[in-house]
Amino acid sequence: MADAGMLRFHVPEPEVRPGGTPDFSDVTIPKAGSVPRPGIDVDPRTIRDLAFSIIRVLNRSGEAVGPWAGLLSDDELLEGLRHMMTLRSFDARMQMAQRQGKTSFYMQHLGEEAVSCAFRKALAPGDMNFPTYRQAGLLIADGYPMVTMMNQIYSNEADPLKGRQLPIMYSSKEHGFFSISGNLATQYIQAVGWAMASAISNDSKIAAAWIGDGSTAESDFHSALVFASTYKAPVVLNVVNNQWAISTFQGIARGGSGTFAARGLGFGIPSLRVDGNDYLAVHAVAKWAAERARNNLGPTLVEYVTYRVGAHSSSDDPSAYRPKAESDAWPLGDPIVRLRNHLIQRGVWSDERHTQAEAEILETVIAAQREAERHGTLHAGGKPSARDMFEGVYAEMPPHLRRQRQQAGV
Ligand SMILES: Cc1ncc(C[n+]2csc(CCOP(=O)(O)OP(=O)(O)O)c2C)c(N)n1
Ligand SMILES: [Mg+2]
Repeated sequence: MADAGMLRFHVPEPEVRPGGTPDFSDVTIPKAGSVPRPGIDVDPRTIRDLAFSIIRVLNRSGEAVGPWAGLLSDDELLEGLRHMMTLRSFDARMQMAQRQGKTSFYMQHLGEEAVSCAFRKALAPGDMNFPTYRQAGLLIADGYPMVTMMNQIYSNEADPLKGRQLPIMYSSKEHGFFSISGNLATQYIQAVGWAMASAISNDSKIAAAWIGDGSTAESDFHSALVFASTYKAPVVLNVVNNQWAISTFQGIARGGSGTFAARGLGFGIPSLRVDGNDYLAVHAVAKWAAERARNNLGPTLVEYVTYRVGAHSSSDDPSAYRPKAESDAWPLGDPIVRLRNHLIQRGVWSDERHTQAEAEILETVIAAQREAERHGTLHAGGKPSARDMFEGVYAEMPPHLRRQRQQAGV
């Protein structure tokens, strides 16, 4: 029907607001094992429907099924479970430390642990992530010391970044974790540029770009896709769709494209959606994308469908913009519970061992916290020197900074 006349401005609205009943009936969940696994050299035009489906391995009974299953051994899966449990425990302690005034700020990963923990295991040494603040699992799963992370969070005398970065904005070249930029979506252009440089210099290392659903609305996301597709940059383009960008629901940044993965199709980039709460599926898809990059087949865009169970940050209160029980209604479940059930089903884990592991992990996290607190917290103990402000930027300090440092007497 024609509807000419007075124009109406369209603003997408979430289905439910606080006080309403959570409703995810519009999220279509394909059966585990039902999405095919193409060869890595597939013609992108033939797999466009993968941008509208969800690759899943773990079914409702905890079995691993279908063509994306079978890549990980029992030991690797047990290790993955431990990484996710460690990240969850670390988050809980640091969130509490923020409430106790030991740090000014914290951001949790609750519900999204599988994404960064499983992805890390698909990379090789030397590969480089350009992460946002919600991928600390990349460090945990690569064995980066928790105490060093805590020193950074506390901005204490042992903080490797010397108090210059917001808490949780880690950096470790050795662990393939590029310094986090608070300016979201910059990760995309930087990762694509780094990947192009790796190809130009005939190196073998690949890059991984990270972005949240909301931040895909930034122009950096789109310009990075142009460069990645034109130059077939060896990069994995990760979009973590956790349904929310602080108080803005994902429908705003997604607009009319149907899914975030579909954004890649206009660039001719193979684009897949994966169950972000399924450790096995995340790992299998990440591995597929990394192999494409490593074999000069170019970029892959991966949308992880997940849910941010916790608040956006320690400064946020989600009850102001979404129903309280919305996370319970999320149809893809909890990543730790799902991997635990799978391992029990495989006969290599049990509820008792799980409870015991939880206690052991908590003890390890508390021990790391004690050690970090010996070096100081936000308002107590050792701090980086004011002199550090002047170091590490210029190879040769310009005269005006030298003067300022003298004036400050440091
Ligand atoms: C360029 C830019 N714009 C705005 C902000 C403020 N900001 C910080 S987090 C955030 C929400 C991001 O949401 P999303 O991309 O979905 O990531 P999530 O927090 O859900 O992981 C915003 C708007 C920012 N850091 N950078
Ligand atoms: Mg988000």
